Amino acid sequence: MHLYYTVFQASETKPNVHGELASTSTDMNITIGDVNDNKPEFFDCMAGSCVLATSFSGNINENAPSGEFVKGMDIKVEDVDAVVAIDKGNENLRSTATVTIQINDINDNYPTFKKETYNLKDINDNKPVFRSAFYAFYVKESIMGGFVGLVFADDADQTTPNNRISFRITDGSLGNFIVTTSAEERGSGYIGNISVDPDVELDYEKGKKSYSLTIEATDMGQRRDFALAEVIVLDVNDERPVLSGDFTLHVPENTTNLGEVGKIEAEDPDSNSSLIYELLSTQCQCNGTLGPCAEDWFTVASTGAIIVNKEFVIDYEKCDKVVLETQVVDVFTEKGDNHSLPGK
Ligand SMILES: [Ca+2]
Ligand SMILES: [Ca+2]
Ligand SMILES: [Ca+2]
Ligand SMILES: [Ca+2]
Repeated sequence: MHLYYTVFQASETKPNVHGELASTSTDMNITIGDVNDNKPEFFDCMAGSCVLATSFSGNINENAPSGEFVKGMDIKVEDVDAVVAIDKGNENLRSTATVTIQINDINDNYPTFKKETYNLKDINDNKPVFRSAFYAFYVKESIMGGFVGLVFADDADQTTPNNRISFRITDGSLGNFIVTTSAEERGSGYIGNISVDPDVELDYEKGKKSYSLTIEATDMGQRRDFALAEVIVLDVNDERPVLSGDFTLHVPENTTNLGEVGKIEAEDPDSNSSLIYELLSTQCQCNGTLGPCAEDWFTVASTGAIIVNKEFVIDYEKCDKVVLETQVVDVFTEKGDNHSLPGK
């Protein structure tokens, strides 16, 4: 509010009867009232000098206590959005300044572990591995489809089909062996069951006595491992004995003390044969005719020895030829005919 002092004077323009210019004066006090026509302003004051400002910025650490002053700003932090200045005129005028406060992070929190669940997908990165690189098996000859042996392999992959194994024989079988695959009932491995082909009869005497099989274990991704299986063929007494052939003996007559006059020979291909000889029949050629004998002049021992029968006297005039039909028997025979074809 401002006060003004003014003196007003009124004077006549023509002299009065006294020849004077009459005048009078009065004081006047004038009061000029303020109207609210200016809004408040913000000033940013640094080092004693202030400039008009509409925004402020400052830094403060996190967790600062309420009421702490922000460095560089003479503005108390009560509202981070804006600071509003309002005058108190009849018609309030206002001004707004933007306040930006940067909160500084301080290292006041311990690291913590989070529980995480990962679903890992198995990939086929392991090959099958045989539990042994070499196997030795024994199989009897002449048994079609006979069991030979088992091989084992594992695949470290954790899911099927990545750990599924199949076996095959890649070399050495010569068409005689097959392998079938099965999963272990106890354990995670796989079994290769090797057997003689059901259509094949191994022959110890005529065929190979051992086979070197290369066994391959493959997973579904064609990762593989190899093992060697040595198959030894065992002899079975399955071969019939064979007489050496027909032959002729010359024996003098008129004696009862000749004993063994000859021996029947035979062979058996099996390694564990035991041969005995048998006389099947005897025929005598008497007076030019071959027929039954009246007397048994000869006997055949189980050893194959042909022995003169002391009960009789050989008489050339009665009969000049005796035909002995014999055979040999292998008493150890396990399979097939146990006796030879007849011989004379
Ligand atoms: Ca695998
Ligand atoms: Ca044989
Ligand atoms: Ca044999
Ligand atoms: Ca035999």
